[in-house]
Amino acid sequence: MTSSYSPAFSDRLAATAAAVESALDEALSTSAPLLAGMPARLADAMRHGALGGGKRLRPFLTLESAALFGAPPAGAVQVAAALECIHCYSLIHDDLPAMDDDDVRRGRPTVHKAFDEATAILAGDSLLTLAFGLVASADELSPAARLSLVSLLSRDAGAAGMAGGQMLDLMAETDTLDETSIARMQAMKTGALIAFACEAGAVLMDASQDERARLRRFGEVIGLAFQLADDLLDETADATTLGKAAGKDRDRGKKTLPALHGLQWTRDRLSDLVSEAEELLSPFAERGATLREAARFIAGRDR
Ligand code: GRG
Repeated sequence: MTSSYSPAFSDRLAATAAAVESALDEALSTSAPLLAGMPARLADAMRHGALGGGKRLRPFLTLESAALFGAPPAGAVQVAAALECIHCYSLIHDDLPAMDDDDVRRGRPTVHKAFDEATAILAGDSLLTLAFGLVASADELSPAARLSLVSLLSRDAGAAGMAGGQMLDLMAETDTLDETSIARMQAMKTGALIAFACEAGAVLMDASQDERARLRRFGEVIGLAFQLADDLLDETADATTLGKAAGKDRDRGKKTLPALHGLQWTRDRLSDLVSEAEELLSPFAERGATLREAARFIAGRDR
């Protein structure tokens, strides 16, 4: 498995990050229609949690999945920004003392450190709710697509998806999970939002049910790879590279697949997942090249 990427891929990733940053900056401004009149302190905390950092991988997956079906309309960036709002909310809440208790995120103080705990909770809540408003008001998309996206996002971010996975993760601190339970927890905690990212690209382009299902499966496979790579980095990388604490899972004796099976097993499994993801894109031929590279990027990432 290679971990070097074409200049075209790096350029596209950087261009998406810039487009999403700008959409978020606009969506989180005090004059944004959905936020008019919000308290300045809450606006500052939301901006601290959402702007100026992050790989913006989930938005990238949405926009590149959409691009398989033609040129994405302007509303696609709004959906991608909405998804990033949910991701940022999850990081803000995950960093709280009641959850993972982290002081540093994306190389900067976490929101509860820069502000306070109550403000961080409200900033997370506000990013989560804003996301649904952004999807609903993405005017360039068909009403049917917007409705499907709201419903899918509700499921994938909520108790049957990311939040439910986080619950299972918290319970794992006292219950010992077997391999199947670890896989289920991870598929929900990190996998659901990544699967949404990919399926959303097909939905917003009004693609067929078959195409939606294929993109969903692709997202599930790279979601698994994302989590395995994250667990591997927790074991092997340092905090400066990661921009957050490293080695936390190991220190807490938390069961991860690398902890159960070792580093070589993890690297082999990552390689198999990349092959499976690439295979799922075969009907798209050359149009799938960027997403194939994204799968390799996710499995081989170093931060
Ligand atoms: C609090 C409801 C709730 C859910 C939290 C996603 C999550 C669930 C917690 C994050 C904990 C964590 C570090 C999980 C590992 C995978 C992950 C989401 C890493 C961070 O995502 P990246 O690498 O981060 O895409 P950037 O900063 O690039 O956006």
